[in-house]
Amino acid sequence: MNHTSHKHLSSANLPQLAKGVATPGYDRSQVETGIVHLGIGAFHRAHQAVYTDSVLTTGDLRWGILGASLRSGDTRDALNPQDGLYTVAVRDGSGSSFRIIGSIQNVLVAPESPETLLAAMTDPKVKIVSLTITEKGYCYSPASASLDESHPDVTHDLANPATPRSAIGFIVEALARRRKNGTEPFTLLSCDNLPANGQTLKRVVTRFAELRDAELGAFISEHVAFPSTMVDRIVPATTDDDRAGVTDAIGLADNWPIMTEPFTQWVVEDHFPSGRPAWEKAGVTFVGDVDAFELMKLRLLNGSHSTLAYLGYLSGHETVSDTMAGEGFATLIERMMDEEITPTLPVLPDFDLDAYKKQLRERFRNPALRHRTWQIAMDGSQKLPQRLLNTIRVRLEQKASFDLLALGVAGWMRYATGTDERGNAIDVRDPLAGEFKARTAGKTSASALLETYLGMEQIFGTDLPANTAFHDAVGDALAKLIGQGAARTVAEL
Ligand code: NAI
Ligand code: CS2
Repeated sequence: MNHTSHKHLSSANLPQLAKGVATPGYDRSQVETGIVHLGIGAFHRAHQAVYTDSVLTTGDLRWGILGASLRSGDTRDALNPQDGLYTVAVRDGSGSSFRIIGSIQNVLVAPESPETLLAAMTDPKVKIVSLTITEKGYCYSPASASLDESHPDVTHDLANPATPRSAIGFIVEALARRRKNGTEPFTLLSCDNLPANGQTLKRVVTRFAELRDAELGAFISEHVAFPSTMVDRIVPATTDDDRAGVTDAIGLADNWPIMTEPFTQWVVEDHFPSGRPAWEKAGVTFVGDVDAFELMKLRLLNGSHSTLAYLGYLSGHETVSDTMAGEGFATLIERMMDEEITPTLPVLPDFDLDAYKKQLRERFRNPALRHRTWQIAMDGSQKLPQRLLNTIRVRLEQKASFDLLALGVAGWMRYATGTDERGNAIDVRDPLAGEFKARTAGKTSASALLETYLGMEQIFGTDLPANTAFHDAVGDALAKLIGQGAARTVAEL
């Protein structure tokens, strides 16, 4: 993986780092594993692992992280040869800073050895199992947020409990073993962009456990903690140019540095019966109920992000910052935030919402982060409900306008056809991509496409397709996109 003449990032080579690069301020050889993280992707490494690295620096060495991929070996192949070390490169218009993170001790690849991961999750010293497995990793129906019992991973894991494939399967088997051994359960900490992510995780885990063994399901429901969290830091996928740039900047070759922004926020319900790192010392906010923070973030940031992704991609913009510079887009997002999303949010006392929204739009404009519209467009079927559809449901209850939100939904429909405005194929990544293709084959009119998508109950439920105002608003927007394209439609707003 080392494509440069530089020596490799490793514990032994840390003294050869360029000046000004921050390094772990603790003895990594003394760190114990207290956390297992499922889904060892870019976001975890820019967010939770950084907060935990800061706690380790305070001297509490119980909280090392064992990372696990339930899919591929790419992160393991990148990090383990460099002793789990990696660079977090924080970038914005004023420049870059670099910090080597040491909180991840090792990375496992679950499909290679499910037993190794299960043994780690059963270790009494592991007090927290956290997750960033993407929305689709929860094996749930997006509209109902309940377990999809027909999901192939669910049916496999119910039949093969000792060799699971899904995060849920691993979690339930590990909890069953801990219960049998008389070991207290770990706390489950979802760090994915889901509504009420802790409750959603509890719902799918408990249901899966019940299907295995009613008593186990009852035990988990009563004795296992699932605090919800609001997580926020923009973390684009790392490119080869990023790798080369970071390697040159720090003076050692890093197989997989992480690129992110200065802004970071983590709001967590403080419910950890088996203990937790003192994350508050690293700037984490602990609350009794995270709902208001989560709705604000999922609707204002992520709803805007998905709207920019679909309409931006269709307009020919590669990144979010490029899209924000496109004619009419900044106004679209400001109006959507102010006129249609803000009235659906609970009021957070003593919180400057206007400043928060202004900061969001500045974050979207960050010229140093190349956050691709194509990346954000992924898994739209899993994201639309919490980002746009639930907001529209509130606007319908308020008997208020939602034309801009409807345009975001129509943008997704147009994108999901898999053909762009120049007739080129779109690489649509989505668990339901095959179903989109099959259902929309040969359909080109707005009305035909609208009916086809609204027929997908797992995304739109049954209420929205039956609602005339929703049907007409999305249909009108989709007709404009098909008739005159996304760029002109946005510019004319
Ligand atoms: P990534 O692509 O770097 O990592 C995704 C991780 O999820 C990988 O480890 C992958 O193996 C795992 N995964 C994918 N499908 C899975 C499945 N079906 N079962 C189990 N594991 C699965 O993506 P990244 O950037 O780390 O984002 C992951 C999640 O983190 C997002 O889906 C979102 O929920 C949350 N997040 C991401 C932010 C970002 O800006 N990237 C910011 C805030 C939250
Ligand atoms: C993005 C999010 O890829 C996406 O869906 O909208 O990952 C976004 O970058 C984060 O939620 C920001 O906190």
